[in-house]
Amino acid sequence: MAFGTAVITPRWLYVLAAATPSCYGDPKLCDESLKQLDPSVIQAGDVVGIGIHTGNALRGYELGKIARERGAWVIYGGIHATLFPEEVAERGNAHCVVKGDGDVIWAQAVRDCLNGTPQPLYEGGRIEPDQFIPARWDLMPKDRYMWASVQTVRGCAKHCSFCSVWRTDGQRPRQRASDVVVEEIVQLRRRGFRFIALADDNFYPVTLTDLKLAERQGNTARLQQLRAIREERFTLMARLAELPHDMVFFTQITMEAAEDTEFLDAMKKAHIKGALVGVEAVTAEGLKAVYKDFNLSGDSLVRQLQTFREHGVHVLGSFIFGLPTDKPDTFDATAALAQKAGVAFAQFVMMTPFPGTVDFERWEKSQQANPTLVEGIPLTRYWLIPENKRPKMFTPHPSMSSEEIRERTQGVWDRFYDWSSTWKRSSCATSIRYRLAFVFISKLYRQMYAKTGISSDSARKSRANFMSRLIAVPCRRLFQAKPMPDLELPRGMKTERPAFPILR
Ligand code: B12
Ligand code: SF4
Repeated sequence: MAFGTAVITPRWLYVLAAATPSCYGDPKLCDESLKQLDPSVIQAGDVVGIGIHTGNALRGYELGKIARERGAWVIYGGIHATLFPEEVAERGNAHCVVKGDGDVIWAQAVRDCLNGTPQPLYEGGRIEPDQFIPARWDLMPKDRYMWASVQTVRGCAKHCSFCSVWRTDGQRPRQRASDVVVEEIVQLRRRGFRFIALADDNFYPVTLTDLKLAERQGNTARLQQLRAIREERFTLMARLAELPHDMVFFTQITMEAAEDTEFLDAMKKAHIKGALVGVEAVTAEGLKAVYKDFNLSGDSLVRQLQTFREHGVHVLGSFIFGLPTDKPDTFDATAALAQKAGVAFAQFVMMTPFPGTVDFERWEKSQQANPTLVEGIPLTRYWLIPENKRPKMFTPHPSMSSEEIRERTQGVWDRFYDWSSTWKRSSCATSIRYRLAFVFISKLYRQMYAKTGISSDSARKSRANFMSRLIAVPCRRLFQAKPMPDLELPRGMKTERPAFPILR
């Protein structure tokens, strides 16, 4: 469902727009989270690029069919296309599928299509950070998004079992130079964006433990490399600190950052006011089950989460329910821990085996001998099952039914976001205006999640849709700021590249 306002800009769309050779003119962009595509805009001979992740792959295939029927060239990309190029080619009416990063390869695929020589598969690979293309924000529709998104680093050194990032984006952090990141942010602030999501997998790519280990091993080359990455992070944060004080950044980070208070203090100065921290599980067994035993559990976990807040970084705690180690009392224990640790926001997601993950592979293997089918489609291809027939959980739990897990998860959301708890948490805001904004955002966040996956009951879903629509517009206004067209780059950054690269 789209209602003309979205939370975060889909960055890939604006990056690919910038990667489109200028000789073909400005591309027309369509973000279906704002408004459904009007097929009549597609003309025969056009090139249509469709970006898909697993959750919207089926809709992507519908769009591919529409575009191809209208005589366009159809190119797919995005994480799902990277993981399942054959499926995309077969089901999506594709002329071409791009695997990996699109920044560089997109121009070639477009050119080949327009010359009538498309190749079925293009390997975009993992490009180096100096090849990442800054987005074309000049093509963004006005007054539609609450947050813009800028990526500073791609990849993550960890290897959590439920996450595909370390496998698709790699374990080596590919970190952009701070200059190009800040230039993009300044352009966004000039346009009136003061809330920016740093769309990184892990904003803290080098931990103190990594440094100590390299030191202990006497690995000078690695130590130098790690120090350079860390130094660049501090340079970036120092530059962000020089931007207007009304700016607010939000990112994703591992819990280990709590041990590095110098880093947290730099984040605070840089206006990075919040971070999603993957807590996942509150018990040691749960953490082991998802290969995340670098996280702490119990009271030490509470302490670590509190450290973020004490250093001015508010936490959006992310918790997973439905792990094999979960028991009925895990739900209450998690809700209590989230309250005790003082996290500002929380999300409670149900275990989903996303393709490309260790969990997915394990599950696929277990299904090989006797696959479960829904409408003739193997459950391990759940994204191809029409949404109204799709189960809410895919992997059986050893002791609880899917319905029990769903209901208990819903209960934790309800408890965490009830009026009194939300109002209490809003005391972290510095004025009554911000306090109200905090309550609004909490409610919007909760409503948006209520309609994704967790709620199977359609009355509840349509109520959630109605509430999201109602809250979204005032929320977006709260996020807007007066444009600052004359905003200068921070000191020490003299040269400014064109707002977007001109490719021919
Ligand atoms: C920021 C982010 C978000 C943000 C913003 C999303 C948005 N509107 O853009 C928020 C927090 C809202 C979010 C939400 C979710 N996210 Co998210 N998110 C990310 C994150 C960290 C970065 C995405 C990003 O902006 N990257 C920067 C751009 C430039 O890179 P890119 O998108 O990969 O695009 C490049 C290539 O893929 C390719 N490409 C992409 N599209 C196309 C199209 C064409 C035609 C071509 C040629 C190339 C191409 O070229 C691009 C440039 O190189 C990724 C992790 C990751 N590393 O991708 C997860 C990720 C995409 N998210 C993921 C998930 C699961 C979700 C949620 C379902 C979580 C949840 N439980 O609710 C929701 C779904 C929301 C939705 N309906 O879209 C998964 C997807 C897994 C999968 N197999 O689909 C990822 C990979 C993280 C993970 N842990 O595995 N997410
Ligand atoms: S969940 Fe977070 S820490 Fe784990 S591999 Fe993915 S991005 Fe890295």
